[in-house]
Amino acid sequence: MLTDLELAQYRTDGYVMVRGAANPDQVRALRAEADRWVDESRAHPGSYGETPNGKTRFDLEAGHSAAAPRLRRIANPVDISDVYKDFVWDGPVPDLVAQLVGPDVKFHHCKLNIKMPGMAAYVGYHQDHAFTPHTNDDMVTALLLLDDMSEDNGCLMVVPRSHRRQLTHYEKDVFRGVVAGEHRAEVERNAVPMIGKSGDLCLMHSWCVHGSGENRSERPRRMFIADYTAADAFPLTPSNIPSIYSGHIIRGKPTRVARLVAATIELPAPSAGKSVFEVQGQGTAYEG
Ligand SMILES: O=C(O)CCC(=O)C(=O)O
Repeated sequence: MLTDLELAQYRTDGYVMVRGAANPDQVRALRAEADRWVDESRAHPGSYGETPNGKTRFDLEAGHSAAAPRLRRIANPVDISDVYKDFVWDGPVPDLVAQLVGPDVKFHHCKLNIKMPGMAAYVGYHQDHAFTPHTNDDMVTALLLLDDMSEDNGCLMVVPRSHRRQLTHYEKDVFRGVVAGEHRAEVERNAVPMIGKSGDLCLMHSWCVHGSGENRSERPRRMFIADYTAADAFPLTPSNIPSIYSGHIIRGKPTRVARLVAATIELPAPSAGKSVFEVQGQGTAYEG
């Protein structure tokens, strides 16, 4: 359960760190699957696998090879792994999310982001809601640290109180997937590092500006990210990362009534086949 203090921090700052949310056995099981996927990626010259919208499931960074695998993203591991599915449904997260948007909680999508030593992947500052606009913003991104994280291995960076603003992610009429240049210096100045241990969990509002730098250490940095919404938040655009479980109710009851909050929201451009890393202009290894 979130304490009153944690609830207050989420409301005020747009995020809260929950220490030791997942137990070591859960983290070990999630990491073992990640190790297996990294090993499996050695057999592929480029991004591979398929998601329900025809995107590649396993996203490989440019420079990937069998000897030095650079698997940076697995889209919706819940679709292919009971360990991840059980964690998303029956782990500690849904009850915490229900405290924030509940009692009726719906699954949107999830992904595993991997930055191994030597990889170049970073995540440019952005707001998740700009990628996944909904009828209301009772939406929580839950980010579970699978490794200890600090700035040297590219921990998550968040901008406190940024969830009260909606920033454009377009430049020159192109959806760039990052906050526009005019906001970047301010965002970088105000971002704070989410330093933590494996098993810690960051719960973040979908408008909270966040990003992360490269892994410049000799330690892995793996983070599992799952997006949950209130049951009455309905997507305004098709998901860029659909899961076979998208829209499934995880806690409470489904509804056919959409709750609309007044807002003007810039819609993302469809980014067929592309991961956030590609949308942000980072090099990708292609099969064939
Ligand atoms: O991996 C990270 O540091 C942040 C991930 C993120 O924001 C994303 O993948 O959209």
